[in-house]
Amino acid sequence: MRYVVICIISFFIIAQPLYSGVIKGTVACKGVRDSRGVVVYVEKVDEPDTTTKAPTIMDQVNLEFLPHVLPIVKGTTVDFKNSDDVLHNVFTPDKCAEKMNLGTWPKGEMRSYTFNEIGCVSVILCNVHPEMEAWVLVLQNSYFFKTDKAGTYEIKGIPAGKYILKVWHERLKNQSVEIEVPAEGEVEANFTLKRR
Ligand SMILES: [Cu+2]
Repeated sequence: MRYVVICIISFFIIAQPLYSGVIKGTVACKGVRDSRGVVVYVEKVDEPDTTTKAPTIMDQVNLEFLPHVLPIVKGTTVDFKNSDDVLHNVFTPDKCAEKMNLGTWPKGEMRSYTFNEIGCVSVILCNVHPEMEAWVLVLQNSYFFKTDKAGTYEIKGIPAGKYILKVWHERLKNQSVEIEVPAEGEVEANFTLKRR
């Protein structure tokens, strides 16, 4: 009994990073309607979470991909669902996603693809509807945040240390900055993104 208790206590001590901090701030987007759809992420952490990632859905509704921007951790399977009466044909021209082409399938069904290349930014298109477009970003770790129209972000629980923080937008010039996460508390980083 005592052994079990010690094991459980040890597990919690080991599982929790000793120190962790927060990166937060605001991204202002110039030349687009608002600041939604920006992905702010820590490029690399030494010990990324290797647990199996739950599949996530990219739906097709009223001839749009939902969500329009989907950041995921490497190894995540994306289930491409069709909620429309019409047929779509989902594909990407990007090599880092093996130029996957899922073909067409009826309403209510899904076809899946697992993204395995870190750093891959894959544009998702439809062969039938040229206006349809979405983005999948394949990241090394789960320390990322996707903004809504206000452009504020907050990434919590990052182990203390120095990192490269990256900021991505589909149409604007991306940025990166070196950042030091303190052992306690938070660090602020604000960005203004402009057209390429
Ligand atoms: Cu389509």
